[in-house]
Amino acid sequence: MKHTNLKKFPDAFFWGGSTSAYQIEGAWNEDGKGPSVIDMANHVEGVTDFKVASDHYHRYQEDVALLAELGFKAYRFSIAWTRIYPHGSGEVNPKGIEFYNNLINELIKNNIEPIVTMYHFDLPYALQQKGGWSNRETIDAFETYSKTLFANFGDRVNYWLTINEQNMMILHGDAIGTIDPNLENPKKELYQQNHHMLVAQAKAMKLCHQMLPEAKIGPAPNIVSIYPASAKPEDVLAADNFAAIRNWLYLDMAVFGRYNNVVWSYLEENGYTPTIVEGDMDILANANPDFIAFNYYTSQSVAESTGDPSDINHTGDQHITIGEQGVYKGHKNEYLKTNEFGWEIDPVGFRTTLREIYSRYHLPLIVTELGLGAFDQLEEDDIVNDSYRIDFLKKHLEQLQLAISDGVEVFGFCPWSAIDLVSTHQGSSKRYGFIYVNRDEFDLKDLRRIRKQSFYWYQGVIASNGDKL
Ligand code: BGP
Repeated sequence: MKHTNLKKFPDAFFWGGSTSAYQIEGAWNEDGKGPSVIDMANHVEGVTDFKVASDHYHRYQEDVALLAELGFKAYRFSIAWTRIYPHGSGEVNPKGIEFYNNLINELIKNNIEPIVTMYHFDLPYALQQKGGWSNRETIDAFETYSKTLFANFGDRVNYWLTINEQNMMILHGDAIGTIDPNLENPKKELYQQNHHMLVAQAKAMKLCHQMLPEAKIGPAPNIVSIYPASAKPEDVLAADNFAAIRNWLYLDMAVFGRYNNVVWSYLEENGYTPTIVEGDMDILANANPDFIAFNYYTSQSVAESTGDPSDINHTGDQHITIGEQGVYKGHKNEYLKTNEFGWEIDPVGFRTTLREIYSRYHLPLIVTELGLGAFDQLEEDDIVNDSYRIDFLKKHLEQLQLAISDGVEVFGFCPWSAIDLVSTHQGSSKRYGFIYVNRDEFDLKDLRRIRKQSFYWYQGVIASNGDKL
């Protein structure tokens, strides 16, 4: 559908960028921080760990000054649960509160709206040792942690995101470290964990509304359009299956508080249904998120799975499994080009994703991740010419404006990542930021910050409120 009159980006649009604590902060064991599952995981060979990352913990003032220079209206970052509660529950660590107080104050001083992710993959290791999300007590720990966040930061933080990419933690639990892959029935366990996370999220949303009536809170899954490999009805059905399992399970639950019927029948069929205790469904039905935040990198295409074991594929570098016998199998979309890491690039899919989410839920949307990972090169005179990133973001912003013109209500765009940081599986050489951090995989060099070409381009986009893409 063409638009002869494009709608403008709304006034007060949250132009910004995103990061997460374990990927940017470093200082992994300083000032009383406890270990998280990320700190304790076996690191992928050949790439760095997260101990120093971008050293943001010690350089946050310099970093915020750069974000202000970029013109950021909002900054999405996550709080490390283990800085606040080193052991997941129990005593609060005052130094942890102090760090985020300082960061939030610095942002506000620079007129940047803080958007806080409460939990971004880094569950406290102490909770993991007690069963992690398989243990219902983790729901209580999350509720207490949420209360502490709202009580300490709620006077200044108006936008809260509950759990980053819960759907990825469940779909790829072995890769992200949510679950022990050697368990006899890992999927059943994962769907139990999923249920507990959903209840924890719903409790946090309710608590937020009670404690901070002016604040807004929402979920932050990774949602993308799922295409059928062809017009063959069985392929279309497979795409429908996968969309329900990958996307709608999470949003139907967050927004309506009910299990998606296709997913529930899939859980029943496979013996994966979770134990639901009395009161859970009530809690889930009364969460009432104020908006939906979502992350988008690429669309996904799938085909019918006739049940052949070869329908399950393992992607090497990201350690992710795609496909499920009899449900769907992965398909390479021949219409899309890929980036250096093999991820399909699909700006139009971004528009369809925005439209799909909005037409299902009619809640305001904010994009909390979208970006291009690349091996950026630092050239002489501190030049990083990431024209490919500018091109990537520009094409996605054009589609975002088209979606807005389609009537989708979007209030912010926070691409991944504000500053270079360590990738979840692929080290520090896979860069996403507008700001280059001078380090190599294993040589920390001077960690100095360098403005990339995309920095100057994005600065112009923000200054013109999206008129100049
Ligand atoms: C998302 C995560 C981020 C980030 C991003 C890029 O799934 O929320 O934490 O890692 O993906 O992925 P990667 O680092 O694997 O390139």
